[in-house]
Amino acid sequence: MAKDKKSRTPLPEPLLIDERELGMDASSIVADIRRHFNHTLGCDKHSISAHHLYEALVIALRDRLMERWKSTHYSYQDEECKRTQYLSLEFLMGRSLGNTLLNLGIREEVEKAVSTLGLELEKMMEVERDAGLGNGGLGRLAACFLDSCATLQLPVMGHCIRYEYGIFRQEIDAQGEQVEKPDHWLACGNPWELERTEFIQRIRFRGRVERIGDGDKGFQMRWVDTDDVLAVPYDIPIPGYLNGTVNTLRVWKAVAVEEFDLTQFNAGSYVEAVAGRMHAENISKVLYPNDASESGKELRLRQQYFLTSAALQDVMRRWLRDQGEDFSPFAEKNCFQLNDTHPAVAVAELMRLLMDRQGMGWDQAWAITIRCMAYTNHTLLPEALERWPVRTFRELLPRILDIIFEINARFLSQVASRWPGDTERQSRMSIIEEGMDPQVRMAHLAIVGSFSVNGVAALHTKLLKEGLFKDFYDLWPEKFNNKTNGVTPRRFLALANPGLSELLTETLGVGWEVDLTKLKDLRPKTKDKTFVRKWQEVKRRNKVHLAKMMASCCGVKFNPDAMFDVQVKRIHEYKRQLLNVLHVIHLYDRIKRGDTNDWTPRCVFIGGKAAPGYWLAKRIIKFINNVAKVINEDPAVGDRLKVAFIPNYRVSAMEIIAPGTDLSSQISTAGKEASGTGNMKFMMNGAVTIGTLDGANVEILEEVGKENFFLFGLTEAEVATKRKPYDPERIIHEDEDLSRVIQLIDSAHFNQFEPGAFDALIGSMRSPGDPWMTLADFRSFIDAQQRAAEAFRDQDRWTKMSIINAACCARFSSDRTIADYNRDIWKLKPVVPKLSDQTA
Ligand code: 26Q
Repeated sequence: MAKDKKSRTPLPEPLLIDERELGMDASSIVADIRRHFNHTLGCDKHSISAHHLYEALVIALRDRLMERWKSTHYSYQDEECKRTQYLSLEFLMGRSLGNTLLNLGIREEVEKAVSTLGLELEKMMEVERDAGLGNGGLGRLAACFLDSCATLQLPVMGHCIRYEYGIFRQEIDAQGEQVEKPDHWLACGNPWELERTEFIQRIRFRGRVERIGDGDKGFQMRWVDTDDVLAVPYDIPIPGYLNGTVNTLRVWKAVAVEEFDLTQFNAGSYVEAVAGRMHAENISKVLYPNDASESGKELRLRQQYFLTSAALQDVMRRWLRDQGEDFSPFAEKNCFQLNDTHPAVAVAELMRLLMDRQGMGWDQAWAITIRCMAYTNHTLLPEALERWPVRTFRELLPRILDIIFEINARFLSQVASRWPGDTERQSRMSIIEEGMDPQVRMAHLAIVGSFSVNGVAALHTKLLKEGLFKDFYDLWPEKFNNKTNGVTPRRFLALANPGLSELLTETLGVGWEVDLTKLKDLRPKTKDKTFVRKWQEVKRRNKVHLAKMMASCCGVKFNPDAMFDVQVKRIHEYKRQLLNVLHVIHLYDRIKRGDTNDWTPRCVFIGGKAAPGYWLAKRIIKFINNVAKVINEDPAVGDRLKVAFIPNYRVSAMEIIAPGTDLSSQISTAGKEASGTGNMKFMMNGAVTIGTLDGANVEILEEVGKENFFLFGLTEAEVATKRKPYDPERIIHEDEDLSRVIQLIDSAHFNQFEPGAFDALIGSMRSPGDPWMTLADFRSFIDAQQRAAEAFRDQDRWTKMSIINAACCARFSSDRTIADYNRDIWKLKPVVPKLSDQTA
């Protein structure tokens, strides 16, 4: 037992219940849904809101999670195990109902219960809003990681901001342009969360730093006259797959401190005092909708510090309660995984808490900090590395800036002694970028303050070591490691694709959901005619489902026997949705000129959100919509080609899209996409990839082999050398197909009454300075698409490729990824929760 453990006052016995009383059978569930509908929610015969029925069901399920949640929590406490906190400004959770039913193994009973009540489970699941607390890949990765940590029974807690507005809802207006609508996802409440006012933390901002005392450890610093904000935690349960573990995602809401600002209040400025509350509460108002850093917005830095400080203080509170004042074993018991640099201020905040709160000296505090922090990088684009003006830091977080300066001074003297006289290297590596407006380089702070730095795919990590972070790799090669991303097969296969899941269980037996290596046994099945036919039937049903969704959102009919060619991801120049459109226009041109022998009918779907301030990305969306309209309305095209933009792409949409996809487009400029994770979701569902040698595509290709992947494009090394000189005009001139495509766009074929609408897009591709080298990959892409079209015409050959893709996906399960994080970085022991009887 720990020393100095503070004892807690026992609760009166009669209050506690043995929650094992709650049955998992349909009739107990029916009783609880009725009770919650009538009593908890106070509904009656006039309440016909689908939301209330959904809510009653969720509360009935939450009750059933509660017992497991508590015993997981008690087991972690009893074992005094090491824990990891996953700090992320984003967790893109999507919907929880289906996932909870799956992970608790009570889908069938709940289906029965719900139909007894004359309701339909599918419809109730549709009521749930996506929890859109993230932009894209990075946020969804965090969500997949939580699922895997709970499934592997690892003591990991997620921390995020409880944004009142998640990622915006995307509408497409009559002109084909993106319109952003606020996502007020909490409007009807969130029945999954539990408010935990007993764990509120106080977060400081602004004020000034005072020097106090001259103790034997030197003087101490005090941060005074601060503007404080309260951080109120809400806990969301994260159930593991059929294993009794329930972990926690803790989301923090900003609330003004109770008292009004007294000076203003007394001066009679009541309204100003209330407005002050609003300013504080803005911190958790809205998720920033850009997925590449756009520095300089003070509110974003306030969000970052708010989350980080709340999470760290929360851990400190628990430490003091359970272990007392002795922090010497702190680093053996705690790890903080930083999801990109967004929470990197944690390095300085932990130093502050250890020194200013616990009275530790610098060296002791640093020794602890550097043993706790681990940093994951998610980008190779130098322009996306986060930087904050020193002046913003000085205003907002003066004590934190002092600490960063001190970290930097000590770090630079280390660099100077390793490379004496190399001042250039010192300024390259410095945490502070000097200049007219000095900046804090958050990646440098994260690297200097962490014991582990990882990339998210093999190629990405290699490029980090050789390029972006080479200086740091030279200094600390042992810190760098790769952790190739993964996705959870529970949500993206078992839940999203019930047809395929049933076939997998029938063929492989149970257990593949937690061990995707079992899918290897599908390989020999490519020769089994009955199996191949079943596989085709499942895919076709999923395509019908996807076609239905598409018809309802864009009014176009799609033929489920055509090849479904899909690209869904954030809209970005480097992801090259434009290259995709060039191919579409090329197919259209072929149809128009009658080059349609041995044609493979195709439906091209493109979806994704553009950052509201990224003008060119929004233009790309309009371009796709304009091209789609011309092609879909041209009677000469008919069923040979259909094109559609998928509006409001989000997690719940992917659950329908991936199962119904034949061809997965992963076509970024080599060396630009850190990993990609959509590529993995498609592969698991038996889609074949057309892709460049970028991010995790490289590893997908390694697993499936060249025969089962449509590879094209320049390699990263070729991109680097071909760049100078790069002559797109010559490429156009020398490629007749490309000339015709460019000619069509130039002639305003897709913008007849909107002169010049796409000049900027064409201009960017024709520029010798085009960093994404779109035209350089045109020919190779068209050829690869032609190979894909030919392969698709031989349905047996295609099905074999599809099966092999699914068979080879084990490496891309987030269970594998998390097992690797745990083996190399966290070193946590799995904990099997003991079912505790509270009343015993
Ligand atoms: C930073 C500062 C201010 C405002 C916003 C941001 C910000 C927010 C989100 C910067 C970046 C992001 C998101 C990045 C992201 O999603 N990266 C993707 O991460 C995936 C998971 O590792 C990879 O698979 C993708 O390759 C990578 O693009």
